[in-house]
Parts: sequence; C-alpha cells; structure tokens
Amino acid sequence: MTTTNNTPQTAPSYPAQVTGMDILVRALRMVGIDTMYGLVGIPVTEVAYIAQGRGIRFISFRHEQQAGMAAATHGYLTGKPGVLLTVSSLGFMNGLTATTNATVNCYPMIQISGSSVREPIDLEQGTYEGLDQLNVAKPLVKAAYRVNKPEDIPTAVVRAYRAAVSGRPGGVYLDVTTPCLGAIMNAEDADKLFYQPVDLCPAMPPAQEAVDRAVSLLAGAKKPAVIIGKGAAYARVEDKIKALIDKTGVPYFPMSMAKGVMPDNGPLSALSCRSTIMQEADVVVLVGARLNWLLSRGHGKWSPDTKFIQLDIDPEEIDCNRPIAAPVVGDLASSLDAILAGLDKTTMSMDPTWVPALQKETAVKNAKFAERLKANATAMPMDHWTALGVIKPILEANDDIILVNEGANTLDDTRDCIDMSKPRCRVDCATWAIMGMGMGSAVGAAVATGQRVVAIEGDSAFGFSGMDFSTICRFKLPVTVVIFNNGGIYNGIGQNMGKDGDPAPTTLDIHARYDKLGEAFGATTFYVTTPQELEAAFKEAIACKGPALIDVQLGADSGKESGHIGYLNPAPLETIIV
Ligand code: ADP
Ligand code: TZD
Ligand code: MG
Repeated sequence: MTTTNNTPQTAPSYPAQVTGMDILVRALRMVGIDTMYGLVGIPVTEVAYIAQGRGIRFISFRHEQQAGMAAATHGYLTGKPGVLLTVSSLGFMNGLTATTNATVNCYPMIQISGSSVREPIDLEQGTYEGLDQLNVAKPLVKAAYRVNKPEDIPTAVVRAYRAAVSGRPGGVYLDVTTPCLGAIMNAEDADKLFYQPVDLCPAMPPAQEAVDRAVSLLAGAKKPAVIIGKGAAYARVEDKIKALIDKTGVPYFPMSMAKGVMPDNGPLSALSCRSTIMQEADVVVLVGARLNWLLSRGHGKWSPDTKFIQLDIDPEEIDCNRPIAAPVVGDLASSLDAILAGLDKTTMSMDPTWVPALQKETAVKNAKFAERLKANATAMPMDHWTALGVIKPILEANDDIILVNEGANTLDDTRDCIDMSKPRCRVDCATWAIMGMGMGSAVGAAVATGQRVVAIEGDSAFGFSGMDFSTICRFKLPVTVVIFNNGGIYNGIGQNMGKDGDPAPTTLDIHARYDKLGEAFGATTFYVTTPQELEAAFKEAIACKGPALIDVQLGADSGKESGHIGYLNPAPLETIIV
C-alpha cells in the first residue's frame, strides 16, 4: 500500500519513563550521598552505572566484605552513612558481615542489596540467588527495611539514612527487590516523590538534672580522669573535650580509635597510666566510650569505689556492666556544652598531687619505652619493635596520615608505639577485634577524606582482605600498605602437634613475597629486611602519594600468642597436652 500523504510520521509521544533504579539513585543524591562502594552483578549492575552517570562515585571491589568495610569507615570518618551495594544471596551475606561489624562499632552505613523475586523465595521454590535476605539481616543490624514498589523508594532511603545516623549510629539494611528495581514509572509522577528531609541527625540534648548531677560529681572529685572513646571522635567534639580538659585540668586517656582526639603526648595525657587510673581514680568520665571488654567491663583492675559519669547517646548503654553514678544521655556536643556551662558555676576540688603523680609515671614509662625501641633498633632479623621504631618518627611527622591497623602483635604494638595528635586518624579492628578490615577501611579512609593512608597489617590480617589491594591500585589511591611478615598468626614458630607434616595451625608463609602481589597490580613495591631499607622504602612510599606496598621481613619468632590479650585464651598453648 502506498501513502498519499507525504507528511513525515512522528513517533507517538509517551510520557518519559523512569525505572526503580533511577529513582533509587536520585533518592540517594537527594540525601547527599556522593560515593557508593560495592560489587555488581544481577540485579544491581545498572544501579552502579546510573549512579556513576548521575555523579555518584562508584568504588568497585573484589569482595563485598571489603566494600562494606570501606562504607563503614566512610561513615565513621564523615558522619554521613557510607553506602554499600551488593547483589543477592552470597553477595548480600558477604556484605552483611561488614554491616554487622559497623553496627557493633556504631559506624553509620547503609547496605543496599538487590534481592530476587519474593514469591518463589517465600515458597522456597529455588529461584536465582533466592534468600530471605530481610529476615537474615534483621537481627544483625540496627534497622532493616524492604522496598517493594518504586513509589516507596525515596521514603525508604530517607528512613535508612535516619536510622543509620540518628541516635546511636549503626548499619542499616535496605532490601530492594528485583521487580522494584526494574519497575517503570511515569517520570512526572516519580518527580513528585522526592523531598528534602529536614534535620536528618537531630541534636538530642541531655536533661538539665542529669547534667547538674554529673557536674557536681566531677567538681567534687579528688582523682578524676576522662576516658575518650571513638564515639567522641565520630561526634567531632574534640574542641569541646579540649575545653573540658583545659578548664578542669583533668587527665585523660583515649581508647584505641580515639587516640588523637586529644594529643597522645599532651601534658595531661595519661595514656600510659591506664592501670593506675583503674585502681585509683575516684571519678571517671566516659565520653563516647563503652565500659565493655576493652575496659574490663568495669571490673578486673577497676577499683570498686570508682564512680562513673557516662556521656552517651544510647540510654540502654547505661549500667550495662556496672552502676553509673551520673548518666548523661544525649548527643555528645550538647552534653559537653551543658557540662562546660555547669562547670562555669563551680570549682574543682582535685587533689594537687594526682596529676603530677601521673605525669611522673608517664615520664618513667616513656623512658622505658624509648629504651625498648633503642634496644630493638638493630635486631636482625627485624622484629615488630625494630620496624615500628623506624616507622614511628616518620608517621608522627606526617600527622595528617590516617593509620589503618590490624593484626595481633602488629595491632597492639603499633597502637602502643605510634602517638597520634589529630582526631579520626586511626581506624582499626575495633570493638570485635576482627581481622579483615584492612584494605576496605584503607580505601574508605582515602576516598572519604582525600588524605593519605598507611595500613600497618599483620601478615595474617592482610590475608583476609589482600585481594582488594587491587582496588587501591585501580583507583590510584594514596595508600601505603605495610605488611609485618612474621610468617603466621601471632608468629611463625608454631609446631605441628601431630604426625601429618602439615604446617601448625598458626603457621603461614614466612618466605612469601607480598611485594610481588603489589607488583601484579602496578603498585610501587618494596621488600625490606633491614631497618635502613625500611626507612628508605617507607619515606618513598608515603611520598609517592599513590598505591604502595612494603613487605617487611620479620623474624618468625617475633610476636607472642594472642598479642596483648593472651589472658582471654581459655587454655594457652603451654597448657595443652596431646
Ligand atoms: P570505644 O571502643 O572507643 O570505647 P565504643 O564504640 O565502645 O568506643 O563506644 C562509642 C559510644 O559512643 C557508643 O556507646 C555510642 O552510643 C556513643 N556515641 C556515638 N555517637 C555519639 C554521639 N553523637 N553522641 C553521644 N554518644 C555517641
Ligand atoms: N578471624 C577473624 C575474622 N578475626 C579474628 N580476630 C581472628 C580470626 C583471630 N585472630 C586474631 O584475633 S589476631 C589474628 C587472628 C587470625 C591474626 C594475627 O596475626 P597477624 O599479626 O599476622 O595478623 P601478628 O603480628 O603476627 O600477631
Ligand atoms: Mg603475623
């Protein structure tokens, strides 16, 4: 058939349409998310592409757990939730380990996972990557939601954001079903769904009565001390803590990741007097620190007479291990402001011998420590202390570098050795003492802050996340990874107890050349066996401001079982009879 009419045909005009994936990305943009970490595949690949297209940086990983560690560290260092994107089933579960760890550590993050079609999951009919993800996640995270309709996505994202950052921060799981991601909506209708949420992380000031109680307890103390926790680092209250210390003259000591909120080597730092404070302090102020296993749950060496003032946002934290004489429940900024105002109207009654005694103890311990470093400075093969003696002055002179740290001896010795002078410059395996946060946290720290990062890793610890060194290289991040290779978990001298000739359970690879792994991905690499080589390599590595890996060859006998927490072993190796 021929047409008699020569007018050009135009396509019928349909209203522009958008998918659930578009809506998800736009909703994330609306709440200010500018970075996502993840590992793609069905059904979220296009989410990542759309995110990139809409100006969200997408950091792609080799393993979801590391992407999750990066998101958690991003959340901790910025106060905005880090976002993790995972595929269904195992991808979801790999990521969930990090989201759970974030919850335990009070880091704000949101894990967004695609999930398969619900009906065959609910009837267990064997669908592609079928798993009831929402119910798996629920007991392990701060909050868990599922979104089934594209119309609900903006609300779901805002709820997830609020849950991650408000009150005690934590990990949030957001389940987005495949049909929801693929659903199509009229763009004009979708536009109407978005809104700018108001006050995503509201201040929660404490009650005046609680503040007055705390101020009067502190003012009447003879031997007070302040313990600073990573909650304080997260809450960015270093100026207020400084004001508190300046005003009262009370000595302080930091928990591991709070090092640098106040300078470790300041005149009122009682970093080396932890036991004395536990035994002698009459009033201790916990500022964003939990009285958990890391503080012997308030028992052990603690004097039964010590009274605690606890500043925390979570009312359920109070009294969880020991009676708290003066709980101050509220956000730290508001609580510290209120306490500072209260202190203006009162005077301290501190024993004048308390601080000088702690300063004397500090001087003695510091001198001993310096002697120990000196004695080990020339050890060959190197041990942990030899290596740390080299690294210490260089890192301390570059105090804007973020230190990521995991291992057993490698963790404990590095924490004890490297003084920190700036807040939020130390990220480690924290509350759960987990291995396998190193590469992810290093990526998250570098991406979130733009600062240089040094990750000091035990050889075992590095093994958990080592493949994601390639992510550091792919994104050309300014990260130096230093591996303390003593050939094993705790050390490399474990003996096989049986007759099969297999390695001991703690033995790894003393002759491994981890630098070759770095080389495979184009990093600047070094293999060092002497302190002189380490010094030159470390200086060059941090100066290159790109991916670098230093394999530090230690002796196999460097390090002891469980590092500093051997006392938690149910039965140490010496007591085992086979
Ligand atoms: P550390 O291991 O350094 O002792 P924890 O993670 O055990 O630190 O404790 C941090 C505490 O800080 C948690 O109890 C958490 O509820 C609290 N916290 C986090 N953010 C805030 C905030 N903005 N205001 C008050 N408390 C906070
Ligand atoms: N698995 C996980 C996920 N977390 C853990 N904490 C452990 C296992 C047990 N573990 C420790 O607590 S420290 C550690 C393991 C395996 C490694 C210690 O060896 P390293 O450090 O090489 O990292 P050092 O310097 O040799 O002590
Ligand atoms: Mg080791």
